[in-house]
Amino acid sequence: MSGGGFTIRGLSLRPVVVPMARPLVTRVVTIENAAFVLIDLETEEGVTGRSYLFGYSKAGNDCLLPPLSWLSDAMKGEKVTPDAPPDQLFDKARKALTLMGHEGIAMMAVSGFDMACWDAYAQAQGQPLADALGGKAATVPAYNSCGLGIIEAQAAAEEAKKLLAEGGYNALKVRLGRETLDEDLAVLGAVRDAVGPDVILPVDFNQCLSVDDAIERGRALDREDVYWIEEPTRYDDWQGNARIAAAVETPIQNGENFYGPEGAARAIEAKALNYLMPDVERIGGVTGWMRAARIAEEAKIPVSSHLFPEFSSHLLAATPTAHWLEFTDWSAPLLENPVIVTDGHVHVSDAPGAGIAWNEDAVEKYAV
Ligand code: SMN
Ligand code: MG
Repeated sequence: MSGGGFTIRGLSLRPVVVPMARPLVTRVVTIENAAFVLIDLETEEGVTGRSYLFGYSKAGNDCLLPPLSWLSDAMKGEKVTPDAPPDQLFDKARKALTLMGHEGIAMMAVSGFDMACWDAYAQAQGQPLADALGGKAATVPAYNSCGLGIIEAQAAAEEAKKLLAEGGYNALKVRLGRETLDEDLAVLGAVRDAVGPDVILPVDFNQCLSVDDAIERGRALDREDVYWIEEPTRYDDWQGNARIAAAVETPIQNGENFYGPEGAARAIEAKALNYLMPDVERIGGVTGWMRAARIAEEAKIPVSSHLFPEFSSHLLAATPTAHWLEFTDWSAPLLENPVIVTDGHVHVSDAPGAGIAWNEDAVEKYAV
């Protein structure tokens, strides 16, 4: 096929587990090793689309592999062209897994497939992914989301200073949700004293509070110069989140666990958030993200990203209400050209595609 198109041969899938420089310690889960499934979408024309999914653990990877293999068989022979870009394959892929449901692991598999299709498509056009999506590969503001888990106040204060220096950052995310509000306030106060008044501090409860507790802690945080409050309670308690957003002045951030653009639409409709932060592996890959971005634009909601800094930087560069990129370094050891943050910004890769090239030595080393 000529003219910037390709025909799918199948997916090659490689599970890996990579040690993290700093573990992620949240109230609900501690992650010390990052498990990924690396996806290579092979085509008849030789262009290879690359993406990855975050399986959280080896067991999570094991859950993602079967639906990905299913899609590999189901999508063999499908064509992508400038007249039929990857969006239409997203809908076909979702249909192929429809009896497994449109959320959860099935949607994660569809997302990984869609991301690889878009990478191949942008490469075939000779354009960075951001440009292929109608945006411009430029710079995107980032906060450092490594570390700052549920740790002691003094350790958090020291870690915060190191994290700022790692990329000239002006923003850090602090995980909250200790037993008592006072413990959370002590850590936040220590971090604020260490970094000074100008640093932006979003906080993340990882869904651990009841709605009433979230309102109480949220009102206390209104006095603490917090930039947003992320996932105060169950992400899918739309009414509960709406009550919190109405009662608390600090903006409520939600979305890393929304499945498909429908999840984002439902939350926005219910006023369950002020800010949206889709995760590209749950929202439906590049296609799902761009559909969610259009819904957010309509509602004038700022959009930040969750994990996946390589794809997310391109996506934010093409998102009308782009806000903040969440930077994590967990995938960096696997990549030839990992995302780098300088002066608190990512310079979006101007190589064709999403800029993903595997460091094959590392992939071999971390294969499981
Ligand atoms: C988070 C939770 C679980 C895995 C990865 C990241 C966290 C975040 O909520 O927003 O960084
Ligand atoms: Mg979060």
